[in-house]
Amino acid sequence: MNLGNCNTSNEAVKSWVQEMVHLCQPDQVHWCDGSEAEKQLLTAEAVKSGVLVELNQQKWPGCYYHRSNPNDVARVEQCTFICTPTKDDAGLTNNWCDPDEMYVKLHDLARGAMKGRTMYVIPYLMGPPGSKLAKVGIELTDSIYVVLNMRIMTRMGLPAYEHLGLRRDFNRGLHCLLDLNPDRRFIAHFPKDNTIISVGSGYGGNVLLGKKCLALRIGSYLARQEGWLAEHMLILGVESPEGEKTFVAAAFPSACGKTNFAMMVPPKHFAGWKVWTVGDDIAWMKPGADGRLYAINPEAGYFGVVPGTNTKSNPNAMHMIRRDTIFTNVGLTADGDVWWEGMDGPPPGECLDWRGEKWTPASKEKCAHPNSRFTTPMQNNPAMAPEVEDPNGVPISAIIFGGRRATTLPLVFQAFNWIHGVYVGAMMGSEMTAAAVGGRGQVRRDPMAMLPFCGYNMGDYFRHWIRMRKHLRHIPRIFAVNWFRKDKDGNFLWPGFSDNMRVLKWIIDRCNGRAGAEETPLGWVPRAGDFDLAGMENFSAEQLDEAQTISVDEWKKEILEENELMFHLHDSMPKELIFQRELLVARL
Ligand code: GTP
Ligand code: SPV
Ligand code: MN
Repeated sequence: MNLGNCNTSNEAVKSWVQEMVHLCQPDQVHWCDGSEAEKQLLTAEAVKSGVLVELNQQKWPGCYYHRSNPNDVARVEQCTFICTPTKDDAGLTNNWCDPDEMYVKLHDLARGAMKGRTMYVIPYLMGPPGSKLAKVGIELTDSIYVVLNMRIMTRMGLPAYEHLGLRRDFNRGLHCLLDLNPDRRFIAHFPKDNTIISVGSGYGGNVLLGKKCLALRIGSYLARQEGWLAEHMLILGVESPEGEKTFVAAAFPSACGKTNFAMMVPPKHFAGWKVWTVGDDIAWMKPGADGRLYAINPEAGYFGVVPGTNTKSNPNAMHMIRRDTIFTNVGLTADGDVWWEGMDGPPPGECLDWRGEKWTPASKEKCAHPNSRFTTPMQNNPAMAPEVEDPNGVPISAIIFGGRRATTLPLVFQAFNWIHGVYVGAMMGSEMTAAAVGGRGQVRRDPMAMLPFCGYNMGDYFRHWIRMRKHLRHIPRIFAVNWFRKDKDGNFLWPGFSDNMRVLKWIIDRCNGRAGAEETPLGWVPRAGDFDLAGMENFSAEQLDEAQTISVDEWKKEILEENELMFHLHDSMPKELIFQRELLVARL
């Protein structure tokens, strides 16, 4: 079979591609180089074949539009597998399948699957070039959409080959679209082999294999072996008017506010303060020689939730998606404009919705799918932190765990210490969102926002977190937040978005020993005088109190709901966390 114009001298890469070409039998093999010329060529091809629609280039320079299959619009957790040698290695929070069995099943599906099609070979680097934490993957795919998205989301092409050299330790990722039949949709991970096979989907986290599959599921597995953390966290830097920069990492479940928080613009009252984005979804963190925890963002772009994005909620995002962006599953007007719920200005009189059906403001259906996304290079973000390219990463002073909770969880509190913080993160509950298929709105335990992304046994993952403490001399402080608490009429109690700066300010002041707090059964909470509400319209100290209420009855119920996870992990739950639960019960 013709391997095409192969652009690497790495024999391990070549022989694996050869093997997969033999399996999938594409008509052609295209070795991606990540160049601008290649981007133009592939974009033109994608427009010609209808995979992309060119948007109005005056209004949206370099922007294109894509619709995925209506049955294929989010991650599919029920079809996601961790194929470790034993079921116990994957743990009860993951779907498991024997690796040999899964290889046979998926190789059968992939056999001949690229006949009449092109196989694209995508070399990509996760992390800044030269970083000890950076990792190389090769993704083979028959989707031109995947190539164009991976080009934005990763450092694709030469930097990957340069980082890899002649080594063999790259992630092997195979992706076949097949016929997009949900019955033949599998996202399978083989952590021991550093291998991923994804078939039957063309959407987001299922197929951009550098993201959730490598950076989190395989990443977390490698991280435990190698002594670091792979987390579903944004990374941001807060700069004070005096120029002091404090870096923070925050884990919120999917569609619970990471992108918005990571590029927040502080309210007027915080003149001179600036928030810098290092990453909006994934953090790889490792203790440095100085005993601090250093974080890199392995990604190079953002795959962000579109609905709700406007110049008020996220002005930086509105600015950055104005060019070089791929929009997936939003509304499309006849003159090449896009629309989504929560965009600035009035809706168009008529357009096509995310399915391609006629939509008007009177329609009952949503115009944009709730999990519609933009893919945009991080260089477009006016708030991008220059440190994002630093191979050493940024030192983390605070770790924040968040949930989407209409009740129970207060706006903010600080954990008493590292182990207590690990317990708070481990027991975090959150309402399920449109980012994954099924269960929307139901509260479930989502430990560290990693339930769908941990590549091994969750109990061992908690133990790994507890153990990290020993490798740190400057321990990040741990906090919990909830932007989504509601009053009895169903309105959000906290305005959120830019006002989250007030919470962030208290957090960094706590880290730098400058803010007071009151001890409660849950942890340390800001007292009225510790929390800056100045310049807020229509928001009173009483409303803050309501958002901060700790109800013993609600927490009794919460602790019982934690049992679901406790039972699931009964064999592997570290006793330190069981003890933390006893202490919480006693304090309440
Ligand atoms: P993933 O990309 O799926 O990992 O999501 P994410 O965690 O980056 O979430 P994102 O920032 O995209 O926000 C998801 C949704 O939550 C959007 O509809 C936002 O408008 C909404 N949201 C974000 N921050 C806030 C907030 O502070 N308050 C309220 N009420 N909604 C918010
Ligand atoms: C998430 O679901 O957490 C995302 C989107 O960030 S996806 O890439 O589809 O996983
Ligand atoms: Mn995410």
